[in-house]
Amino acid sequence: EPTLKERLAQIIPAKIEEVKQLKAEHGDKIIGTCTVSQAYGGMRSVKSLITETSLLDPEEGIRFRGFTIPECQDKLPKAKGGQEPLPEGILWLLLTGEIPSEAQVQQLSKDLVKRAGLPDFVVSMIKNFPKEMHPMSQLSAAVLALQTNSKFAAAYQEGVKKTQYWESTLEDTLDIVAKLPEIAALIYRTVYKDGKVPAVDANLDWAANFNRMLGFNSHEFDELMRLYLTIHTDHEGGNVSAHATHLVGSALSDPYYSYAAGMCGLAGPLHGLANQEVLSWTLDLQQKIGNKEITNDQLADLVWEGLNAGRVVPGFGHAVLRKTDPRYTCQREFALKHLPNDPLFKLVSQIYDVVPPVLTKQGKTKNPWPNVDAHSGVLLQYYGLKEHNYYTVLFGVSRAIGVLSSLVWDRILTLPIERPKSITTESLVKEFKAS
Ligand code: FAM
Repeated sequence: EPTLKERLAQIIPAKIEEVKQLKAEHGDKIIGTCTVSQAYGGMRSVKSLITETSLLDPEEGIRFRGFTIPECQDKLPKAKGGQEPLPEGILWLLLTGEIPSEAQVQQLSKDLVKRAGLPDFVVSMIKNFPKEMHPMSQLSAAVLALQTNSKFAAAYQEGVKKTQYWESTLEDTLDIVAKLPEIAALIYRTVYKDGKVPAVDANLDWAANFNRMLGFNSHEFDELMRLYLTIHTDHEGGNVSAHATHLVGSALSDPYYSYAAGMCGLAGPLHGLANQEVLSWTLDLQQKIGNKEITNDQLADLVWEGLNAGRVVPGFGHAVLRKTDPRYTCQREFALKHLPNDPLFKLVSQIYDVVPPVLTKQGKTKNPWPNVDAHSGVLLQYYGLKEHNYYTVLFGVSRAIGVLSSLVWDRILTLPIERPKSITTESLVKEFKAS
């Protein structure tokens, strides 16, 4: 069985040829336009970005290299005795476009174990962060400190050929993915527990190792963590964390700089931070309700209170999706299977009944349905990971798999520095006055 790097090397020539052909035959074809409103409106649905790893359909949701979440759950290799996909499998899929064999996933798990481990100065740096420093700031800072390890940066200094950029980018990608569980666990254990993190276990898969390092040792939580870390990997290229990673990497900043930039974007409340906002919002609701049954109308009144105070309902809406996020649905199915009677899950289900009609009535959002963040926290709470100020770090550990796989493909296709043309309001006013 070829290793991941060997398989990629076999796939690359045909892919490069396909892009060459496409540009030769259709290079001058228009694929999208941009209106004044779109320029001021965050470039919604402006097609101008190439991202090979996944594609998001507004109605159907995400396809990872063409596969839906249920298809990934069905086809990707699982842990012994497990039902959920191993994140190592989606790393292989996003990089190669192929579903890996059990043996290939096991080999990748072993390779990640070999690449684990942190320099002492990074460990002591994390241990010295103030406890009130946000876990996402700690994550980005730790990754930037690790940049001293970058094999791409070293290769570039030595004058590596452009056609080989992808190799050291892949090395850095695998190193970062391998080291993130320990970085993330060290942040968690230092801020919330005793600061101790067990060494990586060569007999465990990536997600189970991450759970042991966090201090959790439950087969069911391992299964949730495998699902969680699989579904949060990628969501095509235009979301803030994917786009920021791609943009910074286009200047040939190495994967450490690029991923750290992406994580600074993920820390935004309208993006990844929403997953912790949802939990504090839901727990507030539970507080207000006084942990007893509440009618849908009473719940709707509480939702209106937030909206009328000018706050968004976290976990609902999406810039592209126009239906319930399939990443919500698969988490809901996991909850129905494993924790159907959990009170917080019941409240989340009731919120799913109540919020979309309220948002529809308010008439502002283009998508009243829940996104991935509306369901992730209730599962983590159930298994004992209750510190919701930490949740976006889990999102970030998973997102590394998607944004760095995509960065490898940016280098494979030798994409140039990304530099769209900006314009001023003054230039627009002048242009339209003249016309
Ligand atoms: N609650 C209240 N208002 C909302 C809303 C929500 N959940 N979602 C959108 N709106 C408002 C939005 O603020 C805007 O109002 P203004 O004109 O006053 O600015 C209006 O509806 C039109 O917005 P849109 O076009 O429907 O959404 P956008 O494409 O501008 O923004 C989101 C998309 C995700 C930023 C937006 O839906 C939102 O703020 N959701 C709540 C935060 C959240 O859950 N983010 C996580 C998204 C998730 F996919 C992720 O990245 N992890």
